[in-house]
Amino acid sequence: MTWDIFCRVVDNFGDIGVSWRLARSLAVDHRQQVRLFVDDWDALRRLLPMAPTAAVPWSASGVTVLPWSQAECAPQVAEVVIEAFGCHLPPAYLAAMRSAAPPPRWINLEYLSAEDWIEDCHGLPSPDPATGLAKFFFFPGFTARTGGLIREPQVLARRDAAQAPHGRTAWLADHPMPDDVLAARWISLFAYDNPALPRRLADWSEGASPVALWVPEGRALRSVSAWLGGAPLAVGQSRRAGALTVCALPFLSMDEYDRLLAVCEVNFVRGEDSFVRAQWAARPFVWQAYPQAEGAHLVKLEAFLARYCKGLDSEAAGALRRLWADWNGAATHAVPWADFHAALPALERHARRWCDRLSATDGLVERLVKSSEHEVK
Ligand code: TRH
Repeated sequence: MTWDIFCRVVDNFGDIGVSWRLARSLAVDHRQQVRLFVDDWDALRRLLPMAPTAAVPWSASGVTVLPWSQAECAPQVAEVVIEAFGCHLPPAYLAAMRSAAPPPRWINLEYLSAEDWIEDCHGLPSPDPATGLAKFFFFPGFTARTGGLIREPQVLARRDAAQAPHGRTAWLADHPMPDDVLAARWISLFAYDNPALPRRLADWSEGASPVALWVPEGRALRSVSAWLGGAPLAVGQSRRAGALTVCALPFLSMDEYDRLLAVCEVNFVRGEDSFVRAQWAARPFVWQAYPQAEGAHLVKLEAFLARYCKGLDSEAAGALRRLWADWNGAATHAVPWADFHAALPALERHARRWCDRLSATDGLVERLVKSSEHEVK
């Protein structure tokens, strides 16, 4: 089938990250013909630095990436059209969809949520008032009655390879840091600005056991660097504060970021895509939900925790819930690292079980292809 995916970048990397991951998997893993229209070429280049500097049609991994303007005059319409996150298709493209026979299958890819109501809305059509065409809602989620999660066929094997005994030595060969970090507890950090960060850094630096904190370039690295004091920490450098060694990484390629999540013992992730990737890494993680007005993100946080904590012993679940509340600005009092630290063995076993359970069903791309094949043919 032919697919057109439309992505407008609101902010950060999640919109383009999810859209690219979907496009790539459709093309590489399912041999579909895919075009990805993007409105923000700079954001695309941040994630895919090999893209040309000028916004011109470009192909990678079997996907044709096009600037948004290419869909604004006399566009050819694909058999399946994906509007990522309700981004509003260009009027000329909508007009072409209306006159296409048969009309394309039009799918609105929604944001991920663990809330129950998405099961009732996933897959439902809604008539578009302007064109009269049906637009289908596709909700990523954690259960069989949702759209699932993007999981490329090779992701778990690549994780296992990264977690093999030589995995960390191999990582250090590619990202050189002082040798003694090998013996530390490895933690990765990707976060929005977070008032709880100084508390965590103080815990690790004052702790009894060494911690290596791996931080890709961006907001979190700037915050950690400010906390350390002195000259800003540059990519490739490390700096020590008590038991804590901060290791500054470049902004990694998506596959290398997956590898970082796999080699660390705890991952701090955020938003949507890194949150899912941490679950494939099958290691304990701490999620910072994308902050939304009126605490809407806390509802999403609780919905996920309610699912995730099932089957976890009450002590470990309590430690996880307290730390996540603190990390998301919802704790009533300061939360020490020690409880979470003590729960790590139980959390590690649980993370593996959770990953195994999620990966026993079709991923999002498989569900999307199967449902679209059924409708288009
Ligand atoms: O960047 P984000 O905060 O994106 C957010 C969310 O998607 C949110 O739901 C949405 O509303 C908002 O954007 C507009 O976090 P997220 O979703 O984890 O996306 C980050 C992407 O960046 C993800 O694909 C992983 C990738 N990444 C790398 O490729 N290399 C890196 O070094 C790092 C740290 C991330």
